[in-house]
Amino acid sequence: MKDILEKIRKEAMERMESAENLDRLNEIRVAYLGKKGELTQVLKSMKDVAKEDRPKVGQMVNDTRAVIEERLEDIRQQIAAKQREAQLAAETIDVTLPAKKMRVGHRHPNTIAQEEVERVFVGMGYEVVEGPEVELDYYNFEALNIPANHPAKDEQDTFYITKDILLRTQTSPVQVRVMEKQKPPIRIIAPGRVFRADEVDATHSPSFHQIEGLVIDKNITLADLKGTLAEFAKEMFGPETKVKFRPHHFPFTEPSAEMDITCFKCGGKGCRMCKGEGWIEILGCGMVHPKVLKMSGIDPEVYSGFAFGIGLERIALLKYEIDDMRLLYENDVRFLNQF
Ligand code: 2NM
Repeated sequence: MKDILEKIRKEAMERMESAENLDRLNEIRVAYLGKKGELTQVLKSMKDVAKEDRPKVGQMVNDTRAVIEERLEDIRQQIAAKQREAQLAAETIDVTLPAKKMRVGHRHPNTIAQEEVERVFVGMGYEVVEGPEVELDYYNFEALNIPANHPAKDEQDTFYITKDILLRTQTSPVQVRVMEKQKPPIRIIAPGRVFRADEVDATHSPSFHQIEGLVIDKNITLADLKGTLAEFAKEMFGPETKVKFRPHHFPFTEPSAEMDITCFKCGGKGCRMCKGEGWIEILGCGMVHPKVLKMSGIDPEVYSGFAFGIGLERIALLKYEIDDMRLLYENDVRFLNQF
């Protein structure tokens, strides 16, 4: 019996020493100490042992069990410690690594220009209104005194969806919609995307952005137009900025003009920015045509008004000295990060 126990002890010890993880170790514990384990089997065979030898043999079995249990606990702790170490090593965080830089985006130059124009006019009491990019021919052309045979309506200039529905070529239709609904006084600006069937080049795109303004009230004159736009130019391009109006033609205004500002780079002396002119064209404007007022239900005998249109891309290109409009649409972050 002594030899059997010694053999069990030795074997158990050897197997425990070579156990590579806690699961294996537990299997070994079950194999020796479990209900059907080898030591338990020995205890069950006590009935074959002589009665007087039983206490002694029992003691030997218990001793063997105790030795195995003790060693088992030692090895369990060793393996657990090793596993914890491996886990800690795997989860090491290098606190000296430089932190990841927070990359915050920012506004597109077009958006900056738009919000700047909005800021100036909202400061003068204007309301910002928006409208649909897909418009009725009526609002885009007819109501703006652009008749059916007008060259601006050419298929080469405009994207038609049907005969009567098109992509708006300006944001003026938004203003017509306001004139139809709202009794004067009206003081609004309409920013938004517009479309023309243009080839892409450094100064043209089939889709660009505009901001148009409209004021209608009693006794609005050309002096109001000039004063307002001169003030806008100062706010937008600096307090020294002067303006000049050149006669022009738009079907929806009479009289009409284009407004130039003194070059904000050279102050009017002439430089590369203004191509030696000293002046830079900035917007179109005019007194709203009586026919336009009448078509929208406003009595031109009682009310008058002025309107203007600014190309946002043009402002962004000038302000940031960008020489190619296409750069505004490529969304290359190396370009955008500069503004
Ligand atoms: C421009 C130039 C001149 C304009 C006219 C109107 C409306 F709706 F009152 F008829 N809105 N915007 C206008 C006038 C637009 O863009 C260069």
